[in-house]
This record gives sequence, structure tokens and C-alpha cells, in this order.
Amino acid sequence: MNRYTENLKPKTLFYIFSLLFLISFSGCNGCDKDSNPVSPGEGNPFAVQVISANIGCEGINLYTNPEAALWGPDWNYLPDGRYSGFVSLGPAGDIVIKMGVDVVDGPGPDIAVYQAVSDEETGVYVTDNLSTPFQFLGSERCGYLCRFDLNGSGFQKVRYVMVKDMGDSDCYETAGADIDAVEALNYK
Ligand SMILES: [Ca+2]
Repeated sequence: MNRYTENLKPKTLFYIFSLLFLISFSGCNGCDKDSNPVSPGEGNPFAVQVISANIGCEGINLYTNPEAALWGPDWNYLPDGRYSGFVSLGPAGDIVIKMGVDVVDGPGPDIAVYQAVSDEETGVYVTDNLSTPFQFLGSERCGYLCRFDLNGSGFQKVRYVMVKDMGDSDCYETAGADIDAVEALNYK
């Protein structure tokens, strides 16, 4: 019996140490987050937070979740013929989102808006903080992608973007600009 226990010992110890090793790893998962008060998405070049949303055509519009405009472009077809991954603003609807980085005026366009279905007139406004009024950067018929330049806005950097449908369409399932993502092209 003693001999049997002796033989088992190294193996048992191995298992115990393996277990402790794994526990120490899983225990540290998120340690950095706990000790660092950085907000989620900080440093990400896409929109990371919805500040406000004014979505039109309630009850008819099928894509009313403003969070679908966050993070990278990901819109897709669903098996039932519907879509996923964007928010349809509805006529004159808008969302205000916070970027994960400070967008700066670099060479060429500085902000990209990814639009999903058809090509809708999409306007972009920006500000560096929510107590300073938004400045209009421009409006374009956005196909898959349209881009806007901070140059001339008066801002050296911005953190908040308002994306607004500039059309006057009727209400339907994907009414208004269909916003999949907003990306900082020049940032720090
Ligand atoms: Ca620029």
C-alpha cells in the first residue's frame, strides 16, 4: 500500500502543480483591466460607444439597434433574407458615437463611414467634447464607404462623431442611411 502511494506521488504532484498553474493564469485574466481605469475600446480606431441615437421609422424599420454601428465593419446577410450588423437611421435620423481614439487632421480624409444597403445621403458632424457644438464636415451619397476630412472644421482633434441621414425617404425596412461602422483614418 505504501509503495503504491509512493509511486503515485510524483504524478499527483504534477497534477496539483498543473492545476495551480492554470488557476494562476485564469486568476490573472482581467488583472490589467481591474487595475487600469481605461474605458472599453480606448485605442480602437473605430466607434466604441453610443452617446445618443435618434432612429426613425419605429415599427417599420427593422434595424434600430445603434450599437450595430460600433467596432469594425461586419454587416452581413442572414439566412432569412434579412441583414445583420448595421443600424438604419431612418429619414433625418442620427447617432452620436464616441471614437476609441482622437481623430486628427492628417493627410487626406480622416473619418470613414461604412454604409451597408444601397447608397444613402449621409452627413457627418464632429466635436472634441460634448459641450462644444458639432461642426459639419460634409454630406455624401455613401455606397459601401464614404470619407470625410477634418480640414477646415476648426478642430485639431475630435472624439465624437454624429452621423445623420440627410435624405427624406419614406419609411421601409432599411430606411435612411445604414451605418455599419465609423473609422478613424488619421488618429493618435
Ligand atoms: Ca485630413
